[in-house]
Amino acid sequence: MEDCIFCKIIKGDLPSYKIYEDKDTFAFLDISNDANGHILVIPKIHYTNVLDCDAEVLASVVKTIKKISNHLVENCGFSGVNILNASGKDAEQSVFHLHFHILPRKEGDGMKTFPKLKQNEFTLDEMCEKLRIKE
Ligand code: DGP
Repeated sequence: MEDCIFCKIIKGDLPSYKIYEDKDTFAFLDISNDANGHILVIPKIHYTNVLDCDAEVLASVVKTIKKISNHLVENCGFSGVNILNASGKDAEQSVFHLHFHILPRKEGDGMKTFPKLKQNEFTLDEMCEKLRIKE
């Protein structure tokens, strides 16, 4: 897609710190240079987010996430990862090419990646009735 920063990175029209690449996916350091190695994993085909992404392409992205996550833990001194995705403006997505964030973690790193959210006004029974996929 012409105006997309991440498509430009894949094409090599913009520089990036590449961590991994295969036929379908590309992974590179997030420009924020935070979290002691914040990595973004993207599909080479442009999709906006999880909502419009082809399921097989999404599966290839997940495969790359797993490969990198295992590498971080087995070879780079980390003991866990957080994997984050924003799909949609109201979900705080800011770049509209599907991407997953990998945040490498280790004991005592002091990072808090799960915010404390306000209590839901509905009970679990009510929420389940609202959200369950009915066959
Ligand atoms: P999100 O808010 O989930 O859409 O995350 C977008 C991320 O993309 C954000 O953490 C910063 C990163 N980012 C934005 N522009 C660039 C860029 O030009 N290069 C790289 N490497 N990362 C970028």
